Amino acid sequence: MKLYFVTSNRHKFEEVLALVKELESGIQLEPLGNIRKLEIQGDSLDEIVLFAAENLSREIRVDFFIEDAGLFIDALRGFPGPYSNYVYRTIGCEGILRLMNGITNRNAEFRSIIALCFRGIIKVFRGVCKGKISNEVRGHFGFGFDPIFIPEGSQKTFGEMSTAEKNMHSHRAKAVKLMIEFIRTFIK
Ligand code: ITT
Repeated sequence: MKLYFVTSNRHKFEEVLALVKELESGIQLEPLGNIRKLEIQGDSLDEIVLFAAENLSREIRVDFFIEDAGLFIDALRGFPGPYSNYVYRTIGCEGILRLMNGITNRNAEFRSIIALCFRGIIKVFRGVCKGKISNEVRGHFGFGFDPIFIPEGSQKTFGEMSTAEKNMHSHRAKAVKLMIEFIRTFIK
């Protein structure tokens, strides 16, 4: 079956493609980047992703999913969270490190929410990756806040990991695996 990933972010697409190729040959993943995703500004990723999926499902008649992710930092009470895209584009990794200057509690988590529109119904999948904010920017792989996030059980930042390595820990990989499990029961 063909499954469309509606995203403007090629890194996200590549991460998911690697997983789908590894786990389910019955799914052919296609990018859908040139479609306008109606987004609300909200305080919860669930709210944002469901609103966009419901709108899109009225416009396109294919099986698709969208994914929204964010970095939630404990000491900053969950900031930047749903504002991660804007915060990355404005203050970036260096800005986050400046905000964390002198703060010893470096705990943070990435969250991923997928809204899958499959055979006309919308289903949500979630993934969380707990970890810490590093003391400096490290690594050139990945995107966004990858160079300042160290997942639990690793010494490296996501920015120092290959896609395959990041997929062993990441929020997105966890949500995608749940989605693949769900779809699998229909296509077998
Ligand atoms: P879409 O078109 O799919 O919405 P996006 O880049 O806006 O692409 P998100 O809304 O899911 O993606 O993520 C918001 C921001 O959070 C993103 O621009 C990154 O800065 C950051 N982010 C999300 N997932 C990340 C990850 O796995 N690693 C590093 N940063 C991430």
